[in-house]
Amino acid sequence: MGAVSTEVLDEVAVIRIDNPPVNALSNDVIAGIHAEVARAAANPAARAIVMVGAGRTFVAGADIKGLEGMAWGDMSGAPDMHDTFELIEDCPKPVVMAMHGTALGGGLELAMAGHYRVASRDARLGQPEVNLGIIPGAEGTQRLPRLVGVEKALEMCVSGRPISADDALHAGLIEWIVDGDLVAGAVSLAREKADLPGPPRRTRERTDKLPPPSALPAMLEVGRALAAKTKKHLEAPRVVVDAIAAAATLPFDQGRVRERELFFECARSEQAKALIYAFFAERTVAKVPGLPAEPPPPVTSVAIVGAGTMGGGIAMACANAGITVTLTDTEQGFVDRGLATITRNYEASVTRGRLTPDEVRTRLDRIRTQAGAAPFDNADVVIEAAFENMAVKQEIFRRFDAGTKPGCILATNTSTLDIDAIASATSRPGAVVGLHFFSPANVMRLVEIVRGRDTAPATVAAALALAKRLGKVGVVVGNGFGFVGNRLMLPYMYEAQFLAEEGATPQQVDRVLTDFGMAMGIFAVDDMAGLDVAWRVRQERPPFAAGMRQPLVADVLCEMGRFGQKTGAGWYRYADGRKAEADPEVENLINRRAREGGIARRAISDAEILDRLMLTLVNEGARVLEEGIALRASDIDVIYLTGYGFPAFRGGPMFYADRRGLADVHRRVSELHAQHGARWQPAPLLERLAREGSTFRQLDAARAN
Ligand code: 3H9
Repeated sequence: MGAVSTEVLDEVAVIRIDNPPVNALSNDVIAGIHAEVARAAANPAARAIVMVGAGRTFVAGADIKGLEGMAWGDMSGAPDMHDTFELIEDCPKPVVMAMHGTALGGGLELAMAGHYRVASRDARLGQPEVNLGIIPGAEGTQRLPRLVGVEKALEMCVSGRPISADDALHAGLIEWIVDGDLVAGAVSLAREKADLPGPPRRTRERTDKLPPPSALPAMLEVGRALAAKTKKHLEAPRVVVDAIAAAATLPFDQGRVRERELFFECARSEQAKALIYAFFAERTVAKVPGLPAEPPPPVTSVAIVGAGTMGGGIAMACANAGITVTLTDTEQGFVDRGLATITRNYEASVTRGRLTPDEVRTRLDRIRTQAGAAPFDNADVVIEAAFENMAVKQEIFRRFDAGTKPGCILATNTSTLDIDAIASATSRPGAVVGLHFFSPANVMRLVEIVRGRDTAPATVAAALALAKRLGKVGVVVGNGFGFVGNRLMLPYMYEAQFLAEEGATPQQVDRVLTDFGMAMGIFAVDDMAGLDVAWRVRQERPPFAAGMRQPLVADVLCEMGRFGQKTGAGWYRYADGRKAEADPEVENLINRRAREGGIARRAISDAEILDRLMLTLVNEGARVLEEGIALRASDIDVIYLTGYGFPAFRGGPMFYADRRGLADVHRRVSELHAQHGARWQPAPLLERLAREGSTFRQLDAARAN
């Protein structure tokens, strides 16, 4: 049996799409749907048709593998659903689409070609194409406004956010929410509709929800403003507004041709290449060679030691995912303060309308607190989130070792310390793993899963499963200083400081970075994280070897007590708490320190700033890859996309380098090496790939095979 099959139930042909894991519409699946609809239309035993998805979902979209091929110029997998959708819509028997799980992209477009739609209560429906740098390309921009109106269609297509079944019912996208058996409900609706006289109504002929010409410009303006505000650097959200405008101004057949033109323009763009790459890169991180095939046991209970910012954030992440948490600290006061912060954060979510008071209560009920030496015997995972000090951590791990049940995962949230040294305090180093959450841990998606020398594959698998359960992206990394994220971030931060010493201002550097698409500039990030964090690291370990250039300003700012936002001043000053303002005092200080250090000041171009910052990341990334601290170049990219505010439409630092061309990157790094000395020594891997005319992407692909 192929991916699409039919069974007749109560005189209704039930067509089932079965293409695990998410029933994506590959060309074979589309051909299968076409054949089954044609058969059902001709089958005298069927008065109506129902279409459903097998397994956990309806159809989650066109096959993104085919779209990836298109983005890179291979049109062999380019989906074309027009003939099939026309066949469905022209079918004289009513076609009811029955959706559960997700109906996304091409999946929702397929559903809209049917005459009626029903959904289970937990279904999510949407056109998320803009998140892949494209627009709906199977008539979604033409049918959606005809079903829900231009304003709602704009909101859905520009934001890319799926809507709930309730919302879909309210908007007119579905006829009915089925609370019981979805197929039975859809079959009974289909039989009812088959009794109606005349052919079923075709959505493409509807105009009742389309606005009068005079109202359209204002609606489109709102759509464009939403695109500019929420997806500032992205092209597809702007383009999708034009496609929806075509729905409201042209007959369906001309509108769909316009949509197709715009779809192809987007599908071949740099942004689509990067965003589709990022989609698959994020899903590749979990594919770690050598892990056991069987899924790890589920986690129901977590104990966290350390009720500070990190411990509290991790506790919230666990509680949000339905896991029971015991949050402990040495003193009652610390525990109380931690819980108060958690409660305040949840209350803020209620104020913002993200959670209901009931939801907050349920989550808070999952968090228990305890001061002193709490028992860990119930915990499936224990997480140490204490002060960044080896002796403190080893002491906690000794308690973990003595007090946890066999099979418990012993995790540390260290961001700088050696996992092997921590593991050496236990009798079971195979169970020890780093879970490096990023602050705020209840919000940030990245978790670096740090594998020590003895960490068992089953422990890594359990950590990956836990990250997924928490809704996070777990990336397995090696046990080296700064792991991957901070290892790249520190030289990037110091390069920014060197640029400031040579004549750029912190504002100029940060503007270049945010214009490039970074969520924040690096000076603003440093101020937010606290300048004392890197200061402490510097005291343990100078950023560059003796004899190399050292940053001249950051230590002085710390000595002045300028730790960033929390002290109202750092690289910037913060007159009203959070808004960064340029500070002449800092500029004078930078000037003075540069003069004393014999650094010639000059005007620095934006292009030089961008080159030096991005290529620092790339060169260090190549080293990390070569040392095996990162498994793949795409893992480094995912770390930067999910933990460091790197713009997804550029794919990540390594993908950025690939697109620029590694020969050019290597040439420029060599130039900077000649100008600035040892810290710019080209990484051997970069040198080799440039020489071979290869890319990081090709290297990843070769290693995967
Ligand atoms: C589109 O439809 C364009 C149209 O307008 C037509 C134009 C002509 N294709 O995320 P998960 C794989 S654009 C191929 O871990 P979850 C995924 O790679 C598309 N593969 O699961 C992974 O594979 P693996 C519009 C897909 O439960 C596996 O499924 N649709 C696709 O956390 C599980 O994925 C979207 O943008 C696909 N469409 O989340 C939806 N989708 O196991 C994209 C998933 O080998 N998908 N895979 O690593 C999603 O948002 C999530 O996957 C979903 C499930 C919410 C569905």
